[in-house]
Amino acid sequence: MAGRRTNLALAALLGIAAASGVVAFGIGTAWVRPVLITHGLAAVAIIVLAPWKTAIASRGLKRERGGSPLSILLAALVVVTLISGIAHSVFNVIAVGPVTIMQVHVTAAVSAVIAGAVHVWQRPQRFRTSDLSRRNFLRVGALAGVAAFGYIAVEATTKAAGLPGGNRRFTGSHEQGSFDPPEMPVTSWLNDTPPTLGAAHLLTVTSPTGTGEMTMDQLMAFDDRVTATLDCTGGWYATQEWTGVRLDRLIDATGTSVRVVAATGYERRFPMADVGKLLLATHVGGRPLSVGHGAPLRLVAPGRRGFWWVKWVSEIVIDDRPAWWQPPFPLT
Ligand code: HEM
Ligand SMILES: Nc1nc2c(c(=O)[nH]1)N[C@H]1C(S)=C(S)[C@@H](COP(=O)(O)O)O[C@H]1N2
Ligand SMILES: [Mo]
Repeated sequence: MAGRRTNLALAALLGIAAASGVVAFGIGTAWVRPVLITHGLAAVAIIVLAPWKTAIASRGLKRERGGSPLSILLAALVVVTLISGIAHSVFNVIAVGPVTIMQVHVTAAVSAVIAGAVHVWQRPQRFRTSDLSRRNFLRVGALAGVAAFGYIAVEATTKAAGLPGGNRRFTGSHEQGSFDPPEMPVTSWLNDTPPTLGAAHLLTVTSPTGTGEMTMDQLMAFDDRVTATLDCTGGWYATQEWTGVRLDRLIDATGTSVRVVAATGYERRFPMADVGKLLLATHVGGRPLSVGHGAPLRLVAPGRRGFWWVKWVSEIVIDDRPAWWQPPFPLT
């Protein structure tokens, strides 16, 4: 029956969209590109199947066998996810009222995955080995082809019409305030509020061989520079020239990983092999950091998404835990 096939395809597409979205969130290097293209293709394929699903759904709603409110909620969540995704990617809509469009997108998507799991559990669709027929492979191929056509059409129209989405980075982010730090947004991962740390701020360095402290004057004696792009999962990026001290200059102990800890408690752990690329910045664009951007000391982590760029750094800790010994995304 055609309904069963459509339902199975939609369940798979929702899973593919969610998985590729989460992966895209975690990655700041160019190989995220194919992941995001997969994300867009899955989204277009969901839209392509919408007419079939509407027919299945209206049949089901007439039968009223329970669970309908949840099914309608699921449909609404998917619609909100699709609209917010396109609003961000194509039109660079930044916020609706107090929430950012990416917060809407991710919250609706995660809720849709949960509602979708319950929905599938209430209405299991058996997968049969006969589904692996040549004819069904052709159907999947046709769906992929139509989705690719739709995706390319959206991208081409976006570029031709000069819409903001024509210039987005390989992460999908839009440029905001490059080489102009005051124009760069001030962002927190969740709810960190900027602490005011005076000139007397100290950096504590802890390793298996002991603990030391460094004053801001000592740190500012260095003049390491890097031009790097801060790319927030909120959907914007900015390239700046950062000045400060490379992390490897402050580390004379051996260990497996380094924790970079903020005065607020926010922290990320990095592999020891990365310390030559990480910079503790005191200045951006030749001027001292503002409090919002992490004064007096913030991490610059080239090639990593914004949530790794710990602001208001007060402590670095070297130890032997593996670098993956932390939640994949910050919890505070
Ligand atoms: C589960 C169902 C999901 C659907 C149906 C969906 C749908 C979409 C759509 C339609 C777009 C615009 C695509 C384009 O124009 O190229 C988009 C963009 C995006 N979505 Fe999702 N999404 C889902 C889940 C997620 C999740 C869970 C995350 C992150 C945790 C995420 C992160 C992103 C990002 C970063 C973009 C921007 C990509 C770009 O600009 O090309 N999505 N999404
Ligand atoms: N201490 C601390 N550092 C943090 C965050 C935070 O919430 N707390 N947010 C991170 C996120 S998600 C981003 S995108 C960047 C934003 O840096 P900006 O405010 O200078 O633009 O800081 C990162 N560093
Ligand atoms: Mo961010």
